[in-house]
Amino acid sequence: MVRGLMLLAAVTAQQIALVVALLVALAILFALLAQFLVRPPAKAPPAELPEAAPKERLEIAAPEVHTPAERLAREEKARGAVEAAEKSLAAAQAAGNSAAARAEIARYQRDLSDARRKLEYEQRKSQETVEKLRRQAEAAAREQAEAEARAQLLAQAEEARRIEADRRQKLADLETGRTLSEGLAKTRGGFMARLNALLGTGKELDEAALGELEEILFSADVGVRTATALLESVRERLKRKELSDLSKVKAALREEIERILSLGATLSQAGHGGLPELAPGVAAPQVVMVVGVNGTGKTTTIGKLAARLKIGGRSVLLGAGDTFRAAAGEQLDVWAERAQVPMVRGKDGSDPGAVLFNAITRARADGVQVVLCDTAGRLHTKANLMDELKGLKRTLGKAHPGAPHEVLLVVDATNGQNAIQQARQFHEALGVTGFVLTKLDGTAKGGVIIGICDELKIPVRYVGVGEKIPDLKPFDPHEFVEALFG
Ligand SMILES: Nc1nc2c(ncn2[C@@H]2O[C@H](COP(=O)(O)OP(=O)(O)OP(=O)(O)O)[C@@H](O)[C@H]2O)c(=O)[nH]1
Ligand SMILES: [Mg+2]
Repeated sequence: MVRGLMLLAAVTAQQIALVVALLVALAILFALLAQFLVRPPAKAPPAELPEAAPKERLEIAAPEVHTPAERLAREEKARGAVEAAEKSLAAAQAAGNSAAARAEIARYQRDLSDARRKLEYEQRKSQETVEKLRRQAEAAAREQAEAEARAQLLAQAEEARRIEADRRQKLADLETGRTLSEGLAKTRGGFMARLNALLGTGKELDEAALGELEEILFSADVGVRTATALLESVRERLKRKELSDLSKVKAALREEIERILSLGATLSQAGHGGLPELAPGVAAPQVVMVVGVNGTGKTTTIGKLAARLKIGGRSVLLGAGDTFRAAAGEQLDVWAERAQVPMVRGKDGSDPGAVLFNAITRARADGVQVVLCDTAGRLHTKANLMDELKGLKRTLGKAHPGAPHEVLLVVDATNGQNAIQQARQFHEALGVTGFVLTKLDGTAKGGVIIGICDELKIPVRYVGVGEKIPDLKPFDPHEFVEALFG
């Protein structure tokens, strides 16, 4: 029985094992069949699959402020993430079509899309940063340009103020050099002292007094004609009972002298004193020809005048038309330097006409306003030299139509009545338009100015009362008479 039972158990265990084995075999067979029947066999995914793309999510919610370098780094990192995601996806796609591979592909596609959005975000942020920096740089550049322009304007205004103050100071200096009164001290001490002594007495005006007056006037270098005319006017007034005593004679003489001196001045375009400006419509440069006897002060006057005109705001050029006297060019050069104006000169002994022609041509080219032409001194009695001067004047007209606009005759007051003679002859030859009476400071013969004005009716433009720049004074008849009668 036991044996029977054991046999039965063995048979049953064998059958169970057989059934189980059969079932397992069937399951395997079924699974294999299912694989072959449903889809082609899949390759196992390669072990060397790249790492999955980073899972970082967008940070749009909390924008951070980054430096440009940080921005670039972030953008670069995002780009790297996109590339990595692309590689992962490509590898997954190459891996086959198993369910696992598809799952991988889907995951990498999501990663790639995230990485791309992140890259776009970073690129946009970088672009915004670039824009912001560009705007900041533009604003800074604009501010700097404005600040520079403001500073430049301020500097220009400051420079203009400085130049104007300097000019005013120099003009003031011109006026405060030696005064006209100081310059006329010797003349006042000469015939004027005698006149004042006679007329200041308040004595009765008798024949003896009149005789003395006549004698003083004839010795006053005013010239016979003018002395006679002055005496005549006194006698006239006496007849009309306008003059009772000698003090009234003094007032009458003073009035008469101012009238004579003003006559010349009123004939000038400029009115009293100084070089008149060109009339409207007349083309610059204004050409001034300076003439006179040797040593009267032509070159010195040109130098002083150049400085005065320059300070007054006019541009000036000097023409060294004295090629005759050795060192005349150097002398003018020193003045050009002192007055800070350009100069045109030629070789010693060269043709003065050519030099002055060049000077005017250059002034025209450079837009210079005034050309002061020096000439060699000459005696008014030397006909050939005066003819040469006439030729020179014509040359100036060829260089510039209408030139010379001014013929300035420089007369030395120390020459006394001879100056009147000089003036007459220079005027005849050239048509003098104005006088400069120099060296009034060194002579008692200042009365000559009255004679010149009376005889020639030509304005005195300037008087010289010394060798320095401020010593050239624009002529003002009233001021002159004041200083003379002191
Ligand atoms: N005291 C005084 N001296 C003057 C005045 N004007 C000129 N001089 C002097 O007179 C001298 C002659 O002056 P220049 O300017 O050389 O005379 P210039 O007419 O050019 O002479 P040339 O060219 O030789 O004909 C110089 O020593 C001047 O300094 C003045 O108003 N007063
Ligand atoms: Mg000279």
